Amino acid sequence: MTIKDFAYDHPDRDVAAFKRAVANKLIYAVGKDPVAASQDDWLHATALAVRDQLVERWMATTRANYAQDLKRVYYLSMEFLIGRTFTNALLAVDLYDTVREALADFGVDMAALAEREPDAALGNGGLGRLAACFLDSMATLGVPGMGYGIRYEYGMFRQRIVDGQQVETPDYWLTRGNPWEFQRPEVNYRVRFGGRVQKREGKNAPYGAADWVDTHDVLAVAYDTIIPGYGTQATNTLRLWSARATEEIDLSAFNRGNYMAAVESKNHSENVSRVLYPDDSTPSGRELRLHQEYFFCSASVQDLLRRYLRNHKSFDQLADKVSIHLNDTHPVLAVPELMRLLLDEHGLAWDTAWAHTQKVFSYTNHTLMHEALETWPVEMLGRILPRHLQIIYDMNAKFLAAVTQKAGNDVELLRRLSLVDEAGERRVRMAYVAVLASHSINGVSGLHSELMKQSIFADFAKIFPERFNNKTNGVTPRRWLAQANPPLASLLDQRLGKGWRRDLSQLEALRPMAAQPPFARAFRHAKRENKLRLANWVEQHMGLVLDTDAMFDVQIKRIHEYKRQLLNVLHVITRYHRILDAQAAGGPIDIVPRVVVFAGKAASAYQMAKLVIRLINDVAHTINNDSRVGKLLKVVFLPNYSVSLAEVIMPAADLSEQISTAGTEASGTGNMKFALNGALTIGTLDGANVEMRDNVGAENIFIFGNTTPQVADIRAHGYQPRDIYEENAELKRVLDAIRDGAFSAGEPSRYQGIYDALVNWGDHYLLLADYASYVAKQAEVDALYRDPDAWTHMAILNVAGMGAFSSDRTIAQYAHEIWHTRPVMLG
Ligand code: B1N
Repeated sequence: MTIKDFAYDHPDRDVAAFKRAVANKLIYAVGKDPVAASQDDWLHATALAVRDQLVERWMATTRANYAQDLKRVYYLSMEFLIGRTFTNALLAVDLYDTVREALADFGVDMAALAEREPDAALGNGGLGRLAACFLDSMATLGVPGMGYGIRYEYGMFRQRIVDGQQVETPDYWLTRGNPWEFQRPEVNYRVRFGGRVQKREGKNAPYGAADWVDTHDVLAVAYDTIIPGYGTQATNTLRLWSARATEEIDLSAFNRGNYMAAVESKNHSENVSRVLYPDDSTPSGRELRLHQEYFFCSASVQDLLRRYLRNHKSFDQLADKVSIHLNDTHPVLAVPELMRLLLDEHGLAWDTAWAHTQKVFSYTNHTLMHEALETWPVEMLGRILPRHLQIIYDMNAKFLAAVTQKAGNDVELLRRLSLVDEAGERRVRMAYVAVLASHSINGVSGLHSELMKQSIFADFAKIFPERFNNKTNGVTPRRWLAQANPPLASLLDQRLGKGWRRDLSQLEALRPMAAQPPFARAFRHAKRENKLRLANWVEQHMGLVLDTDAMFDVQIKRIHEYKRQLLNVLHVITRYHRILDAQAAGGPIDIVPRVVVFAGKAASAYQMAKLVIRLINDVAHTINNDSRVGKLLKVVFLPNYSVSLAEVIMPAADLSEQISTAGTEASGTGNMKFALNGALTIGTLDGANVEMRDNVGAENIFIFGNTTPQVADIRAHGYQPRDIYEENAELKRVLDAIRDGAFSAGEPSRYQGIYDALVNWGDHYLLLADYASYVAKQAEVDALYRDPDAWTHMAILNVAGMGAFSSDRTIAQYAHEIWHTRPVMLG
């Protein structure tokens, strides 16, 4: 039987049929009379009706995957920053206009509904959003795969700005239910913690196997979300795990006397999937985090092994049918977990199990920053996962023995290569576990992948050079152009046809159009519409009126010292001073008006990042209220940066700020989204900026600052930021103003710490070293903005050069070069 035999009437592109479908959902699934239905009820009903359209494709894809016995990719990630699903799903199945008309017939405004959907913010920033773009591309390319992660009840915290400061509030995104997910109570696995390990005795016990006993257990329950491919029948699944207390815990402990205790222990177990850690590019190192990591790794590996064993009798073909990808080190416990299951549950010998493991795993590194590398204290691992610690020790012993055999007893080398850092409190280096267990280790931009081999993995790159490779990041053109930027998308459709959505290299065809005045006019018109949309948002939400003729100069991303929002602030204050000077001199003020936009969250414990947010808001307050400045300069900090807010801001930007210290930003993906939407980039030669320059041409991007080798050189020769401060009068004036309370009159010493960090405490990210070059480059940006035709010409060439930065290209490379998968064939 086929699925179509059972499928009900296809509303397909039929407005009347879709109206019936929505009304049915509203009445029978949501249980609301249409006359009493709220906006949220309509949204829920419509989402359910749209989801029905995905389900048939989903089942057909799943059947085809089984029938073709295709190799599957399991993408393990602690974070999936999905954002909203509604519009994305409508565009994927080409129902956007049908649904809009159907709802309009009910007097319901679809755009208003879409705005009510909460973001699924199950991630922090670039790493989590990359995982979401990858799911979209895997489905679109028909790569048989599945995302595995955690169904956090509380996603990324909501950020409010109170008196200029960040205040975090919980993001309970599931309040109104989630129409996109299917709960699978029958798909559940026991995940064990604690206890102790017993050596398995008896003559039938395989060598090395052990029993893990006296554990306290948590159940992982599956929730599935359909990931539709664009313009294809193919779909994939995102399977997220939610923690439930095991029955034993609540029921056996349950009696009149300890009812409260039983409930508390239930709560305790279920805390595992309660909340996302809000740390970006830094590990939290907390015990609950370790529980989370193991929780989802164990459930995922158990699940994928069960799926494999459904149509395979032995593990011989495991590596031909299964690929497990580690999104950074957060899921590395999947390695000892697979080993444990193969050894202890399925009785494989160590060497066989290890051979399978090494063929199955691949790993992506996303950061080189020393403090960002995950390590777990041996004491903690041994207490929470004693069997896994043993397995890691065994891996280490065998590896170091093999090294010794080849290279002799080089104690220094062995110390550096060991999976266990023995200096101080003994800790397991999770990145080393990933490298040892994976057949492929990749970085996320050309520069980052090179630096990775020279720095954190230098010793491993000498031993396993064939494992190391690069896969430059990308972004999905469906969400980041088609969905986020309707004015530009429809212009591209008119001139290029619709094919760019699935083949972004078609943007190349814009090159000859860059010089055609009618096209340039239309392009500029689209940008203008997007700027108006953002200006409306700002006026509605913040009561601030923006001049849409001014250059929209935008830096939106996590707040982090290495990303150097503070350097941007130094430039803003420089402009402010120049305006005041010109004003005082009485002459005409010849300055390009700018609106400088910031948005981004700071990790809740990251004090310096929070102070930077406060400074931005204080500077904004001072400048925006200074009547001498008027329209020449406005500064805005948009609260609660999120995927859906990014969809409004990116298309409206004229200038994209990508100004991290060279060598620190592994790739960046916001940089790509901006350029794809027709912004010009001012940036350092860091991360993927380097490849963007190569693709758009050095003459079409504003590159400034010290390069990675120069940064190393400056540091090696004893960097003296104070000398730069003393020598550059304009810079000194800016820093003195910050220090002396020019932006914090009520508390003049508020920013002493920022001043000290830059001038007295070593300026670790070299802001002062790059200041002059940055400010000079900004003058070039101004000069170009004065010539709208030249600006537009360059912006069009940037869009034309973005073909390579589709996540479809990235995923095709992962599929061919790492996973070795073939796409599913659908009838
Ligand atoms: O991953 C992105 C890159 O484009 C960015 O350059 C990079 O900074 C980002 C621990 C991280 N690296 N490391 C993290 C996130 C959460 C966490 O708990 C580390 N995020 C990145 C995609 O490749």
